Amino acid sequence: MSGGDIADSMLFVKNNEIGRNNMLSVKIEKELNKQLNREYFSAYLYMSMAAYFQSIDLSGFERWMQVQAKEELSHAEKIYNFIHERNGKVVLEAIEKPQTDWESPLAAFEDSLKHEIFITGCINELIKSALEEKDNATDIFLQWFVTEQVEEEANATKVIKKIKLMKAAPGGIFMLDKELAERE
Ligand code: OFO
Repeated sequence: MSGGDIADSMLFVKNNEIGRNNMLSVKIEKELNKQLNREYFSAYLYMSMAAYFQSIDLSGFERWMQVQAKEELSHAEKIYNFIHERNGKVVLEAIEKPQTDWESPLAAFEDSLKHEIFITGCINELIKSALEEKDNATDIFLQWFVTEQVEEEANATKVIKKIKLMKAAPGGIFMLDKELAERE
């Protein structure tokens, strides 16, 4: 073996080891891909809610949901990048068709809160799996999502409370529509 060959094979071993050390387990890779799909679904659901608000001419509510959908895409992107950084493979699955109509703005926001509570549960399950697999990097990565979920649930709850409060006031829904239009 020439000097160059030895150097090449050492490099190969090194790269291989780096890959192995940093590699996601099959179980965590699969669960992260599932969560990736859920984040894309979240974006789809919120765009569907945006379209519902558009259909009833509440453009501020529509804007709020569009911003939310973009946030969900950024959550998906974080997971997408993390899977790759950990030498896993991103596998995109079909995205479920979301509901397209709601009986009121309140019903839509109540569904959004329900959905976020579901997502919080999924993140917690994922953390449980990461700990079982002794995968500290995934556990630490997911802590960002734990904090984010507190905010997600709080945001939906805040709007639900406002809708309920403003229901009694004449034109209350339009005042709220103006406020929600300001979300960035
Ligand atoms: Fe990604 O937080 Fe909502 O779903």
